[in-house]
Amino acid sequence: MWDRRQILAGFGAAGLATAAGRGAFAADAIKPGETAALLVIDVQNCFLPGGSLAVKDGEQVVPIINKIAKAFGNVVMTQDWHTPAHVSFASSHSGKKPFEVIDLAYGKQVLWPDHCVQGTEGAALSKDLSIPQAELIIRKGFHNDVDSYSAFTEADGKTSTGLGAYLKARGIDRVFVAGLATDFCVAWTALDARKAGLETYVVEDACRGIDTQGSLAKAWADMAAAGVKRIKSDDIAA
Ligand code: VGL
Ligand code: ZN
Repeated sequence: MWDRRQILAGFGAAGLATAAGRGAFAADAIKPGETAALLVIDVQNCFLPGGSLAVKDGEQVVPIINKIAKAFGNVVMTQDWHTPAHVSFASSHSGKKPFEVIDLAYGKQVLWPDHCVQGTEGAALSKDLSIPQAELIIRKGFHNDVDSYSAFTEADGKTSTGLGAYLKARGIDRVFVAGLATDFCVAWTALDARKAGLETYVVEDACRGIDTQGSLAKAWADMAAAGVKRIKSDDIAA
């Protein structure tokens, strides 16, 4: 590795300023540490190119997530895992189309194309993920009548996935969230992490959004208001 003097000599002051601004130096890089976990949200075939609910440029998060994962001793992944006629599918409601919004007992529900059906290839995690140390996969959205964007709590606002208790039992007090999609499963997970009292970071360039009806801007505003810290992958110490 280069030391500081070599970098100074090689790049000059302008290069140094740019690198420091991105957190390349130990002084301002974030070190996850032993009580941190990376939460890799829904990097599944349905949300990737060719998938039934493909997120634009979704595949670009995979190498970034693989890279930052090396800095974490704790990695948890999630898998959206729906029943074949799940309540969140437009096809389960006659006359409704994907991206329409309906009222359910627990509140507003965006209707989606069929996606991430249990046991299908579309629900499988991307084969390009390379995070052998990942210790837990949380499946969510498996109750037919309740959606679950969040990795912590289903959309009814009360049914727990068990993730909060798991992290607490493991002594984890800060989480870094990455994956798909920024404005749904990433944002809801980050907001619930704050509710659970966790220091919470969202790694912006390790996420991509769906952005329907202003959802992406709203998600970032809600996350900022809740004290979620918005960072880039370069801010994390390698
Ligand atoms: C997601 C919509 C429906 C997500 C899951 O992973 O963000 N979005 N199901
Ligand atoms: Zn879903």
